[in-house]
Amino acid sequence: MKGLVTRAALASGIFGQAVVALDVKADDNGKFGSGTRATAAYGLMRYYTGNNTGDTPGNLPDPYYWWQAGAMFGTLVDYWFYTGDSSYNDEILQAIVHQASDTADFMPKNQTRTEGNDDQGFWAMTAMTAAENKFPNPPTDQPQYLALVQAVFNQYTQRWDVDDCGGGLRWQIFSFNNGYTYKNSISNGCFFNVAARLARYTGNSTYSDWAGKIFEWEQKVGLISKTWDVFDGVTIATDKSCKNMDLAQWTYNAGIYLHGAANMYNMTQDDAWKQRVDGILKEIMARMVKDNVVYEEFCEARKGCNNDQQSFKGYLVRWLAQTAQLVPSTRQTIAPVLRSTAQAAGAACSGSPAQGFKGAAGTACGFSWLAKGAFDGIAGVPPQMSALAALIAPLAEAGQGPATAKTGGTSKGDPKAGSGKQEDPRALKPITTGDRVAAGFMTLFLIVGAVGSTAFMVKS
Ligand SMILES: *[C@@H]1O[C@H](CO)[C@@H](O)[C@H](O)[C@H]1NC(C)=O
Ligand SMILES: *[C@@H]1O[C@H](CO)[C@@H](O)[C@H](O)[C@H]1NC(C)=O
Ligand SMILES: *[C@@H]1O[C@H](CO)[C@@H](O)[C@H](O)[C@H]1NC(C)=O
Ligand SMILES: CC(=O)N[C@H]1CO[C@H](CO)[C@@H](O)[C@@H]1O
Repeated sequence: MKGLVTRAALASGIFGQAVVALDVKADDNGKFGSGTRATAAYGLMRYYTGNNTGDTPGNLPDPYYWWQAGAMFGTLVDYWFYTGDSSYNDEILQAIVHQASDTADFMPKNQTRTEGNDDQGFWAMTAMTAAENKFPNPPTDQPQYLALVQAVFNQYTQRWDVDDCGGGLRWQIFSFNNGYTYKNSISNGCFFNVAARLARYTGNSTYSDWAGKIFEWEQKVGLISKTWDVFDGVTIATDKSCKNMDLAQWTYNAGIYLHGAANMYNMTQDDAWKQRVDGILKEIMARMVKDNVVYEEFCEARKGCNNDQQSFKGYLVRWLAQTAQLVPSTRQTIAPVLRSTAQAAGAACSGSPAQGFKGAAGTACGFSWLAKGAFDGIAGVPPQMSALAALIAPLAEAGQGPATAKTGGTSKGDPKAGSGKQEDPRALKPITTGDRVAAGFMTLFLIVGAVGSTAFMVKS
């Protein structure tokens, strides 16, 4: 109920006066006129329909995928943590618990046709954020955040595949889904990220051992290069070799490894992890930041980022903010970037698209933050969510860092969660011709997309 009052007040405040854009005159600490962040969050939540009667909690309407809904609730957990605005807490909690589903592992049957290891991972990272931020716990008869993450971790360990490329997770969980022969950095990054954070949160060395093992596999197979580039993934060839690599470098791949390594260094103070943090951070600053503002190198300039790709840099910004908290020596590099990124992202929240956006008129957030204050016309959940991430990131500097079980974290764990025998996914359902056609089309689209971005890179 508190939420409704706040939103009603917010709405009347906005519609009562003709607000044309967000107040984004940030000072050096990234402070904004009051209401800026709340307005961006409100614009984001107006896309959410899962809370309507007859809809499914935790889902976003088409064309947004299930994983992105998971990421959106993680962003909102951070929004609450950094701003104290609890307007959406009931919806957040309800969404996480519902999508955890009956099996309490973020493997809802409704998602079987599309769920990959990375999709499951984004919901798991949201649950981890809830535990670390001391977000209100679900009632005791419902799944608890920490136990949910442990369930996903345990399932990942069962899916670790040493037969191809000497290890690693495949992108897809189910062999009937397209992408089963691809081992990608984001799926293994989700595994690495939750392993590192579980290690720090619980102190259990099983998790830190896995974190080390996953990172080293990424290096060995060449997905993390000697100069700390993080490439997208590798296809398992019919002769079982693993040399066919997609060299695209997305912001979220670099960010997920940076953040995991920062957790490991925070916990171990081991110089090997410090080198990994510093190496990846340097590469991010060189490739993914322009004029102190975060951007998506591989598709932003040519307006070629799809819905998924439009959300990547928002995660990078959140991971950068936490890296600065976990590894204080990185602050002088990260803080100025987060401040100018917040300013630039806020300045791009000045759109009034004719369709889709239901927030306050003139406050839709555009995708590119390099547009020098202009709205680039690209609106939707991903740009809105990324802008919100950017707007709150500077608050982390003065805020509390992520908790552990020893520093106030109260989420209840279950180290054995998810470790029961998994149903053989191949037995789950026969694939139909329609599915195959759709999957084939998706692959073609992905290949064209990858080739397109590589061509673009060579030319520029
Ligand atoms: C699965 O879909 C059904 C039908 O739309 C819905 O009632 C149910 O809540 C969904 N389950 C999850 C976990 O989303
Ligand atoms: C580890 O992270 C916490 C939370 O941000 C921070 O307070 C602490 O100083 C860090 N520890 C070290 C050794 O840097
Ligand atoms: C540590 O984690 C592993 C993997 O989940 C689990 O099997 C083990 O029981 C845990 N140990 C403790 C002391 O909780
Ligand atoms: C319209 C509607 O279904 N509102 C619900 C949104 O979620 C909260 C908490 O989860 C419920 O209390 C509301 O009834």
